[in-house]
Amino acid sequence: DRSAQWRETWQLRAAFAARLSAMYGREVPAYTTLVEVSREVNEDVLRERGADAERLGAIGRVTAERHGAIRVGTPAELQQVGRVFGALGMRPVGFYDLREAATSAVPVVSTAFRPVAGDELARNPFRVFTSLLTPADPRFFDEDLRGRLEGFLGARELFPPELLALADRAEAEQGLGGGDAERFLQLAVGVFELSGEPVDRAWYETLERVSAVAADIGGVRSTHINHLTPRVLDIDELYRRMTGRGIEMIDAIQGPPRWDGPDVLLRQTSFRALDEPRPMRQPDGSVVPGALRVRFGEVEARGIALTRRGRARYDELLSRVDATAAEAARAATSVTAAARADIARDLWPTRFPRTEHALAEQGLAHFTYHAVADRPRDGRTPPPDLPGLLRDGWVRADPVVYEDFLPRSAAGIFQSNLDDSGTRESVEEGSGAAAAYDSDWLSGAVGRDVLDPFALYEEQQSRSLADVARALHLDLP
Ligand code: OOG
Ligand code: NI
Repeated sequence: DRSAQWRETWQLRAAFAARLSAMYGREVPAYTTLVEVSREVNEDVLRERGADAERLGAIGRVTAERHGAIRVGTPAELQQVGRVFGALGMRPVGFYDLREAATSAVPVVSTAFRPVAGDELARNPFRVFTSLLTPADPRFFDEDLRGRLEGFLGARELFPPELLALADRAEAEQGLGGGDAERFLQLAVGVFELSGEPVDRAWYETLERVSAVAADIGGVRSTHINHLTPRVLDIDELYRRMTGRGIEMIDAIQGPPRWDGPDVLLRQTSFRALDEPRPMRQPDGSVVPGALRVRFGEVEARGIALTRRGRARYDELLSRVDATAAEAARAATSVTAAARADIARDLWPTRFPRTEHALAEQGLAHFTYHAVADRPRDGRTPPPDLPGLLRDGWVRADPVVYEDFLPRSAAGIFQSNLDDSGTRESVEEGSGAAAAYDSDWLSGAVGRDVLDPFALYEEQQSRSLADVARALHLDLP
């Protein structure tokens, strides 16, 4: 019954994110430090920049904003993940192939579950980067290992049936009553806790020789959240403060450089978690204390969503930074992360304009457009084109925040938190099943359409333009 105890989809999502955060803070104390420092930085930025600090999201949203990451082994498991997140109003968006990264190939393909509608994102934008192991990729697994791995994965149960039944009901009814909501949240958070069950050392190490990520996914009978990422308004300042507290960060901030133009897409950085005690089962059956390093901390700053055109420029800039850094490395012994950041900062203005206005005008980034209600009446009629409407103050453009991930940054985050990169054999292009994992395949695996992020941003922008046209009685192209 829809009594006062009823929890709507977004309330379930917000409660789940908050409980996951509390759980992760208990399990990984450095995460709590990260959240504290992020909050301090956000308060300082808000004080210094005022309303401008909230241009890409109200402070309430930003403070509560998190993304998590999980990894599963089979399409059946992924489909169950889809049901649990479906109950929370989160849909699979984007396809990321982490197997292709030049320096840091990982045997997974990924998507991100997140809310899609603007009002849902504003209420709570919780998202989870979700990776699926690719045992059929012969570059990582031979036939024998693939068979053993699929046998192991097929025999485990990650999601209890009671959880899945509650999830299905929550999705169908768009919420749950008090007692059911409580039970659902408890079970859902429980799935992502680190298990205390002994790890079969020989099996774990067999997979670890291929890839630490393969071992993390397929070496144990459970799953876990492997990081939970707060959002910060000044990631360079956050990086300095964390380093100042003695937490060793990876050597770079991934994504676009800091520069004096608008923040676009996503900038991320991370630190390695410490060893965590895990009981190990030895080949003779005895259980001894052991330790694994599988979880870490990450933080991110979000910028404006780019159009396909803007994104092409971003990808091109990354290649140019690579090429310039490679050239510099030929002259010196190596190129530090700081030198690479300088290269990026110098190159950025060659392809990106320094104002939001120019980003919009050149069709490089997404904005929503709004008729200005209190424009002074000066007897004029609105001009029939968007640039004119913006220039004369009839219409305001608000940047659309980037809600997704970046494959190259993700590969960097995976890699920087692995002990070693394992063995990946190079096989000739076009051979084997490697090519079969694509976005359509993933939609089939999850049993839900994997949505195209660009299409979502475009829709949001066009809807806002249609509203403007209606409000001003115009026929906008
Ligand atoms: C996911 C790594 C990717 C991000 O923020 O790009 C990611 C993982 O380690 O499972 O979370
Ligand atoms: Ni992440």
